[in-house]
Amino acid sequence: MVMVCAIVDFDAAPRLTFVPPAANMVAAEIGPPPGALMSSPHAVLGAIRHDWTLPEVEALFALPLIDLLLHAQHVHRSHHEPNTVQMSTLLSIKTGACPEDCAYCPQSVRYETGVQRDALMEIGAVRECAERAKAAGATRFCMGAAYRSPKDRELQIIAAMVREVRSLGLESCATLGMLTPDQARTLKDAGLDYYNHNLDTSAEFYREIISTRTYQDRLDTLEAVRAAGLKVCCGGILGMGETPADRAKLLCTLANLPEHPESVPINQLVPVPGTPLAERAPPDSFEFIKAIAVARLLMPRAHVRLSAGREAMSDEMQALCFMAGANSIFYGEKLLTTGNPDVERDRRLFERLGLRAEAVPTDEQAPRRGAAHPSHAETTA
Ligand code: SAM
Ligand code: DTB
Ligand code: SF4
Repeated sequence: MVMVCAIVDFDAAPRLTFVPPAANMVAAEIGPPPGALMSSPHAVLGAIRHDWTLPEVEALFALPLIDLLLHAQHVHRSHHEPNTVQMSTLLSIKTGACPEDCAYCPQSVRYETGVQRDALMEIGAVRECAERAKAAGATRFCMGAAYRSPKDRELQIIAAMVREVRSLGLESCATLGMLTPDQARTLKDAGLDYYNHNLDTSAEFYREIISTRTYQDRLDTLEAVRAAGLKVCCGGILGMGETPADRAKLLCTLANLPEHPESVPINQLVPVPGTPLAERAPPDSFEFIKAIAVARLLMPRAHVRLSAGREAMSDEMQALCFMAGANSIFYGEKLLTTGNPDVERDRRLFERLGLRAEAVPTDEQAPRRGAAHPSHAETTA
C-alpha cells in the first residue's frame, strides 16, 4: 500500500515537508524530504476533502513544478492503477445550430465557423459508431449534442441510443446541455453511466464567456444528475484568457462539490476560426500541466481526463500530463467537430510511454469508483 504523506503549509509561501513514512512504506517510493519541517500542517495531500480554500489551492499551484508532479503522482498511485488510462470515444449525435453563445464553441448558431449542421442521428448509425469505437479499443462511448437543453421527445431517442451502447458492453456518457431532474432520471433508467456537464471556468469569468445561461444553471443540472444516481463528468477549459486565479477557483469549486466528479475533463481550448476566442494564445504548457496535477491532488479518486487540445500537444507534454495524474483521454480521430490525435499516434504514444488501456470496471469494483487496483487502498486523513 502506498501512503501519501506530504504536508503543505498554506500559511506563508508554500513549503513542503513529509510526515514520517508509514511503516509499510518503502523509502525509495518517497525519496528524501524535499523541504524543511513545518509546525502547523493544514492539509495532508491525498485526503478526500470538500472544504478546500482558494489560498490552499493557489499554494499548490505555487509549488515548484517537480515537487507538484511528485506529490500528484504519489496521490495518483494511492487511488489508481499506475500507467493505466481510461479510453473514451466521442460522437456528436446532433451537431451545430445551438442557440447558446459559448464563446469557445464552434457549434453556436451565432458564429460563422463552417461547422455542418446535422439533425439528431439515427439510432442504428450511433450503434455502428459505438461498435467501431469498441473495436478500436475504447471502453466508454460519449454522445454529445449541441442543445441548450434537450426536448423530452429527443431525450427518448437518446435513451434508446444509451441502451444500444450499453448492450455492446461499453460504458455510456452523454452531454446534452441542461437537464431537469426528470430528464436525468430518464437517462439513468436507460442505463446511462455518466453525464458530462462542465463548469468550464470560474463563476466570475464564466459571465465573460457565456451570456445565455448562468453558473447556477450549470450547478443545478449537476445537482439533478447526481440526484438521479448518475456519475458526474465535470471539468473545464484552459486557455480562454482566464487568470491563474480563475483556474484555481474552477478546481476549488469542483473539489468542493458535495461529491467529487468521478471524471474531470481538463480541456485546452481548441481555438476555432469564427468563434470569439479564435485568436486566443494557448496557455503556458507548465500551467496546464500544473492544473492537471492540482486536479489530481484535490480529487484523488477522480479520473482526470487530458481532454480536448491533445492534437496540438507534443508527446512530451502529454507524458508530463500523465505524470501529473491524468488517467483518461478521448481516443479516436475526432472530438465533436474538431480533430484529435489519430488512433495510430496514440497507440505509438502508449507504447513509448508503457501505458495501457484501463478495462471497463466490473460491478464489484464500481463502489470504489476510481480505485482500479484492489491493492491500492484509499488514503484519507
Ligand atoms: N451543449 C452541451 C453543453 O454545453 O454542455 C454539450 C456539448 S459541449 C460542446 C461540451 C463541452 O465541450 C463544453 O462544456 C466545453 O467544455 C467543451 N468545448 C466546446 N468547445 C470547445 C473548444 N473549442 N475547446 C475546448 N473545449 C470545448
Ligand atoms: C469535454 O470536456 N470535452 C469534450 C466533451 N467534454 C464533450 C468536448 C470537446 C469539444 C472540442 C471542440 C469540438 O470538437 O467541437
Ligand atoms: Fe451549445 Fe454546448 Fe456549444 Fe455552448 S458548448 S454553444 S451549449 S453546444
